[in-house]
Order: sequence, then C-alpha cells, then structure tokens
Amino acid sequence: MKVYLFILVLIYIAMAQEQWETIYTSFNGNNPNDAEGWIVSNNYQGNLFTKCNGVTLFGGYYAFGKDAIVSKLFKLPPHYQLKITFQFWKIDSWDNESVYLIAEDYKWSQDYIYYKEAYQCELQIIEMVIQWIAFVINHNSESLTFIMTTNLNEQANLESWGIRDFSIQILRCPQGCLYCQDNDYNNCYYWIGFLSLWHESIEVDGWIKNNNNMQPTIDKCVSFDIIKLAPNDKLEKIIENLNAHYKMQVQLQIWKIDSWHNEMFILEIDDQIYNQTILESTGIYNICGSNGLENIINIAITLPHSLSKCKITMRTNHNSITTNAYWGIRAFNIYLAKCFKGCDQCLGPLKTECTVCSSGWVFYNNLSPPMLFSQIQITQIKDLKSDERISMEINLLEVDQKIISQGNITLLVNNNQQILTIQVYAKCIQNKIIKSQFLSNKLQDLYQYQFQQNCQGNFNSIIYNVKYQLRIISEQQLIINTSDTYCLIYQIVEVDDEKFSVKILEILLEDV
Ligand SMILES: [Ca+2]
Ligand SMILES: [Ca+2]
Ligand SMILES: [Ca+2]
Repeated sequence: MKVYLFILVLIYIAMAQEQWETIYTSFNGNNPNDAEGWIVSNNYQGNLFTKCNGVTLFGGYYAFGKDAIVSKLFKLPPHYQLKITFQFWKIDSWDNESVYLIAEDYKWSQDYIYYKEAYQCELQIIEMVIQWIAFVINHNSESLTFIMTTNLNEQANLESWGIRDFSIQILRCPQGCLYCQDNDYNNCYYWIGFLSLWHESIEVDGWIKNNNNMQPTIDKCVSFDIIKLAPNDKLEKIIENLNAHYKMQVQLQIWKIDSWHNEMFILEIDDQIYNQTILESTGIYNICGSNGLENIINIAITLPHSLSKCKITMRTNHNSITTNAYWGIRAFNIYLAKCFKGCDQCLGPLKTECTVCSSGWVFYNNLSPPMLFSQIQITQIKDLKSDERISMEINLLEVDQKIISQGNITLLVNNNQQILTIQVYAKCIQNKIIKSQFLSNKLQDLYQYQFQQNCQGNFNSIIYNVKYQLRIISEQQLIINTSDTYCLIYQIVEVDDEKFSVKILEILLEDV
C-alpha cells in the first residue's frame, strides 16, 4: 500500500511540473481597462469595443477594419513555452481576405470569405465566423511582441474583426532558474542574467555603429522600439566585467524590414561567427517601413565561454539590388552559466569543476590552498646570532612580521603583494635530522614536497625560504604552531561558508 501511494505522489509531481500557468487574461467581460497596454491604430472612428450577439468584443463591427493594427508588448517571468488562446471574430463581407497574427517568429494567418450566417451586431444583422485560436510556441525571452492585423480593403462598417477571451499561459522555469529551455532544474540553475537590453526601450550606451562613434538610430515598427540599421551596417560593443562563467547564451531579435535579396545577418562573438541568417524578400505582412514584407527572427546561441569580456558584433552584407530595406534589433540578452560560488574559473557549475578559486577558497574535493607555494630555497648556515633566536623563528618577509614566541598563535596577514615569503630559521642540533614538507597545488592536483637535511659540521641553522603565491591580494589568516622541535603553519580557507585549516608548511626536528 505504501509503495502504491508513493507512485501516485510521483505521478502527481510530474504532472504538476507541466502545468500551464495563466499569466494574462483580457477581453472576457466588458471591462474597458482590458485594453490597457494594447496599442491600436487605424481603428474606425477611434472605436475600441463593440457589442455583438450580446458580448463585448475588442474591436469588431465599426471598430477594426481596413489598416487596423493592434499590438502589445508582454513582459514575462522565466518560462520555456507559452500558449496564446483567444476567440477570433471575422465579421461581415470579407472577400477572400486574411487575418495575420505575428507573435515574433510564430505567424498565423487565415483567409475568410462571406458566409450567410447572421448575428446581431450593434442593431445590425451581420454575417460572422467565430473561431477559437490557440497556439503553443517555444519561447524563453523575457518579453513577447504580439501583433494582429488584416489585409481588408474596406472600412469597418463593411468588413471588420474583433477578439475576446484572450489569454497567455506559460510553462514556468523550475523554481530557482532565471532562464531555462526545459523544466529540468539541473539544466538551468546555473544561468544568471548578465545583460538585458532593448525589450521596452532602447539604450545604446557603448554600442558603436560602423567603427566610429556614431550612435545607432532608434525607430519603431508597429508599436515596438528597435535599433534601426541599414544593409552593410555594423553594430558592435565590448562587454566587460562578466561574472566567472563557463558558458554563455546570447539572444536577440532581428526585424527584417522590407525587401532584402538573400543578404546575410551575421552575429559574431569574439570575432567568431556564431549565427548567419538569410534575409529574404518574403515575409508575413507589411507592418512598417515601405511596401516590402516584414519578418521577425529570434536568434539564440549557446557557446562555451569563460573570458571576463566579450565582443559582440552584428552586421549584414548588402546586395546592390536591395534598396529601401533595413534591419532592426531588439530584445538582446546575455545569460552566463556561472561558476560555483567562490570560484574564478571553472569547467562547469559544480564545486568539483572549479579550476581557479577566489581568494580564501579551496577546491572542495582536493583542498587546495589559495596560497600556492611557488619557490623554495633551503640553506644550511653557521648562524652567528643563533643564541639570540628561539628554535624556530619565523619571518614573513613582505609584511615584515616576525614570530619570536613559541606556541599556537593565529595571525592575520595583510599583504599588498602577490607573494608572501615565509622564512623559517630552524636551529639544527648534531645527530638530529630536519624533515620538512610543503603543500603546493598545480590546478586540481595537490603535491607535497618533502625535504630532509642532516645537521652536520659547523652548521647550526637551516633557513627555509618558501615563496607562496597569492591568487588575489586580500587578508590571509594563518595559524602558526611552534616548539623547539616543530614548526607548523596552517592557512584558514573557506568552503561553503565552512572554515578549514590547511597545512601549508611543516618542519620537524627528529632524532636520527
Ligand atoms: Ca467586402
Ligand atoms: Ca474587401
Ligand atoms: Ca514594409
């Protein structure tokens, strides 16, 4: 029985993950506020709502006819699919004319003719077709542009259209994901949104057009702001200060405006071509510019990338027969697949995939101190000042700190250089042997270097000069433990907010 219940719960969770969530509804009653955010142009006599067969339509008879175009920009939470549903009302004497719906690169159109099925609209008996439209698209941008229009050629008292019961539903990204392509948390938790541009308005700071300081022009297509560029134009920016990452996603939307002749849009990242899209003369409908048809193309590129800056170049070539056409850009995003917290370079999102730690951090599996031992010098000397020293005297050269007492002490070292040299004067006694070990790190592998010296002849001291390389200059915390016969130095490092002490130096005086 218990097993049975467990299976039921699992099925329930799997189904719940795929559930559509409604994030926008409009035009299902007669609330005039429902038109908020909708941009309508060329509506007959400025009419927005009409009543037909007892229900209120957005548009309709005497409202949306010849040249009427409606559009809206939707801001969306992180999602990977969306579904748009609405009821379309085709009204009156359409003469094999079409309605067009453009939801970015999703396009729908349908032709209608005049039928003899009558409803009452605004005191008139009028023929109409009522149809449910629903479509699902793969979409993960934070905004959606939605456009509806027709190619009707008579005014809205003779042929018209309207919509009602409009809704947008999404399949939301797993909780904790800011960007995703499916509902698997493991595929998305590491993405961070680094840059989001040109969704609602256009800012062109730092973007350079055609290698000079010319700022690109801002234009509108329907109600949407775009950066307007001509054939052969180039738009470029070096984007700096990227967070530590190993993968990058670049998204943008190209608006092909009017008739091109198979020129190529090219997206380059760090001077490498990542996308080539052919700009054709064809399109869905004439919505802006001159008579040529428009087309909207969403581009999304994922690439391995770990440098702290990237150069984005967008350009097209130009076929001399193309005149009076241009291209627009909007909805530009950069997402970065981030390294694990505290990691400066990585091969993947996991702690174990970190290749360079930030200061104070270590690799989770192979505790590697951020202070890397880089050079060691061991000298036997006859120290004339030997009597003035304790058995193990420590000097931290760059910070000019000297430890001349024995026992266990914690030391904060503020160094402004990338080297810290730990110098240990170890007193050497006849018939004793000095053993030493130092911890070093080469990428992910730890090495222990061991040395052994016999105390002989006139030599009464051994000086260890150990140079450590600091990855990032910051305060280091050391624990130093000395006695007559040993010197131990540990560095305090943090993993996952937990502190570890890592032994970086050990000198032992032992009997032969
Ligand atoms: Ca007609
Ligand atoms: Ca007509
Ligand atoms: Ca056009």
